[in-house]
Amino acid sequence: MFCYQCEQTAGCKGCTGKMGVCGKKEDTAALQDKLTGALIGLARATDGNEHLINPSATSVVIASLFATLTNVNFDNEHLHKLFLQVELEKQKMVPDCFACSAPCGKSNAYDMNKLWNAEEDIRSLKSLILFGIRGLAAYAYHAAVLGYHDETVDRFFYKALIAIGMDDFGKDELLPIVLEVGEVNLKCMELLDRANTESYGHPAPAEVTMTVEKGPFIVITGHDLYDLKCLLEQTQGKGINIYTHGEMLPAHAYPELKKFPHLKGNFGTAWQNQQKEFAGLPAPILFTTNCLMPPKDSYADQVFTTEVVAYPGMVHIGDDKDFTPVIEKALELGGYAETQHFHGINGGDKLLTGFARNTVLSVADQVVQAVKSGAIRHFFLVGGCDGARPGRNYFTDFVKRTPHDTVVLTLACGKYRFNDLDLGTIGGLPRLMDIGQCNDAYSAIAIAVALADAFGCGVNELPLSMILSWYEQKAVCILLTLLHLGIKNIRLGPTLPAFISPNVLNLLVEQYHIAPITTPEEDLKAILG
Ligand code: SF4
Ligand code: SF3
Repeated sequence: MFCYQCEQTAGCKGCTGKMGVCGKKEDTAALQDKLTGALIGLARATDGNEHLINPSATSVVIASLFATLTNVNFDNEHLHKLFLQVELEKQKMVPDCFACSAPCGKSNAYDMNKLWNAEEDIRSLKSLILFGIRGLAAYAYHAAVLGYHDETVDRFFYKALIAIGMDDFGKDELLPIVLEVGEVNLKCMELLDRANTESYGHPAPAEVTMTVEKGPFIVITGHDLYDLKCLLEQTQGKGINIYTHGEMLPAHAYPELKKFPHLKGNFGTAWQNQQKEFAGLPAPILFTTNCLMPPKDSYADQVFTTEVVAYPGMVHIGDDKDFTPVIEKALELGGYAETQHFHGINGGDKLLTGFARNTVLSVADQVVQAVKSGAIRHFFLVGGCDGARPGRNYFTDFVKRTPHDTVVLTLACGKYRFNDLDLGTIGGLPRLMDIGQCNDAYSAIAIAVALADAFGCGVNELPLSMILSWYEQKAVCILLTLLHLGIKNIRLGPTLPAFISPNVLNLLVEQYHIAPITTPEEDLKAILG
């Protein structure tokens, strides 16, 4: 196998051999490559015939790309079914090709080994496109679940897939498409923001407890708010409490979800601690998206998956969203006999969330005044994914060291490194504000753009620094969106992606001044002077 799409890739170079660091097996990696190659074939069938693009094919494209994202789908059967669906869509799209006695091969599947063995810069640019659209697919998928679609976004998947399969594309052809991933992702994230806020209301600040009450409960993790809503409805009045985990935490801020009194609090910390935290849990866990780690035997029969998440042997909840097996498991396990008080990794016992664009911009005048008066010296956006690498302590240390006259905005699951810290307040506002999931990156961008407008400057001129942590492919498309917006001086960690070749890195450094993180002391000194 060869896979180097995520931050924890072996030796910071690539996973090879029988199994990846994430637990993805060789045959699963091969199937994911086969699925991706088939998607390229499907996309090629539409090349020059864009009218062939249709909603049914697009939804298969989006689900298939999402299924190849890190820590989403480990189930060969599920992946093979997606492959068959892709082939079926192609057959429906170009039936004549299948009946042709002398096929021209235009819509043939692509051999992904050609990509993995391509010249290093071409491989790097095509990888940025592929991993970027895998992230984009996750966001498009969530929006589509709520009935929101965008034709530009949908069509772009085909364009990007065709580009990956073009053997004669060089840097000049590929680089603009890399940046286009960022542009289209911005559109998609705006769509998802609209889908979420129109469906569940605008997030409002919420204090979330880490205490788990006695009695049966269900832990729900991942990013899909619709699954949570269905689960809340189906557990209503059944004496079962619901606790969020990981990226589901910001759900507590949405009025339409918060209104359910049995949505009680948050269990556990970031995804990479799940094997430890789920062992001995007297409750089932429902995975709606990444990040799923191979379940330990001790709790494997308590893991349920839905949507594109799957793991061999785990019960999968289908499109009918009938959560009965999860509910029955919760009643069977019964929960804790006594209320349990849990803590975050720094010892805190509550978490604040819900500082999305509507909330922050409602106090924009107050914020602008505080900056003008010198009460707020600087903003830091410390956001992105968490992961297991020890160097990620940087993000905890960085936040702990930020001076009292600075504000820390955060989003995505990397915040579990510091979201239980009490950093105090500035002018009535908390110094640490959680914007939401990685899916809410649009909110962070909207806040930055609105502040720049208020100050009459560009985002790069704001007293704002971005310290980003990456792990999987959604972080790739968000990073490309920030580059598309012309945002400079991003600090990225804990390591740089293995798929960025030295030449591509030089380009990013020259044009965007991207820098790897160093130490919290040095980076703070460089930023604040
Ligand atoms: Fe390795 Fe990451 Fe690929 Fe898993 S997703 S096989 S850890 S590079
Ligand atoms: Fe996290 Fe997996 Fe990326 Fe949504 S849940 S940010 S890593």
